[in-house]
Parts: sequence; structure tokens; C-alpha cells
Amino acid sequence: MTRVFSRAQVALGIGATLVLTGLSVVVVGALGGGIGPGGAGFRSGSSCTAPELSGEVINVALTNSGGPIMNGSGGMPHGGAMRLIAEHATAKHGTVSFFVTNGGSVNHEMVILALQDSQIVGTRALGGDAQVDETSNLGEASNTCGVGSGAGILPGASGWVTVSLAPGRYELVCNLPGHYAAGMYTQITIT
Ligand SMILES: [Cu+2]
Repeated sequence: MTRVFSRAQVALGIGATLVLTGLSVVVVGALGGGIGPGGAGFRSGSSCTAPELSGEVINVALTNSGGPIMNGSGGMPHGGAMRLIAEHATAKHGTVSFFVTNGGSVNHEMVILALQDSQIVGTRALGGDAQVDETSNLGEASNTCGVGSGAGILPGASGWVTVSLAPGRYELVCNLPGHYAAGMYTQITIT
């Protein structure tokens, strides 16, 4: 779908992004104060009981700006920034667990994809469904208060997944329609 943005919409988008960035700093600061099993932060406020997770644990926060701006024509989100933030961007190879908390107002998920040598995070091609190709999916957390694949993580809840990762660069994405384009991706490096 081709989207044409007016100057006003672009300005609004930039403004919303700046506001969200400011909020993110506040939110991350607040989350950083929380203590959860296996490490501090990124788990505060989750309605799910955190399980024992094996290997190195990376906490991930999923966010969106919320509000009516999220409900554009056709039900597709536009103009509102969404973020997928990893508590730390590196981990040792081997068993790695992700504890993924949705701090947003709509369902989200986290899918693990490998990055090829020259591939840049955030540049995957979008299909007609506004999703990226995830046939090389190495694992995902999309199950509310549960492990692995499901129907999406509800707002205020968490999902988790444990995988074995070789050294390399990986991209964590939310692949619900439109969410990747709205900014839900981040890079992690496995050493
Ligand atoms: Cu999402």
C-alpha cells in the first residue's frame, strides 16, 4: 500500500516520535528500577508470573504510543511510533532466553531473525501484508503468559522463549502487520 503523507502529518509524526522518545527515557528509567527474577528491569507491571529461564536472559520491552493515532484508515497503525527495546544488546552464544513484556496498548510479539553479513537492521522488505518474511524464524515469544508461539502478547503481559544461538548478529522484530515499519526492531549481537 502506498501511503502519502502531507507535510502536517510528517511534522506530526516527528513530533510524536520526539514525545515518544522522551517518554521512552522516562519509561525505561522507571522499568530499570524494577527487580525481577534473573535480573533487574523490563519486567515491572507484567501481569504474568516470570518462570525460571535457562541461559543468559535478555529482557525485552515492547511499546507503542497508543491513543487514536494508532487507528488509521483500514485499521492499520500509522503515524505512531512503536518500539522493541532489548535491555542489553549482547549475549554469549549458547542458550539464551528472552523475557518479553508488552508495555503498549495493543498486542505485540517478538520474533528472532538472523542478520546476514551486510544486512542492516530495520531494512527488511515488507510484503503486501505489511509484514517481513519470517520463514527463517529462529524462535518467537508471542504467547501471553506463556512460552513460544501464540496469538500475540496482550498489553501488560509477557511471553518468553529459550533458544540456542550461534555467534552472529540477530534482529528481534515484531511482525504483526505494520509494526516493523512503525519501528519494532532491534539488533543483538551474540559473541
Ligand atoms: Cu508490535
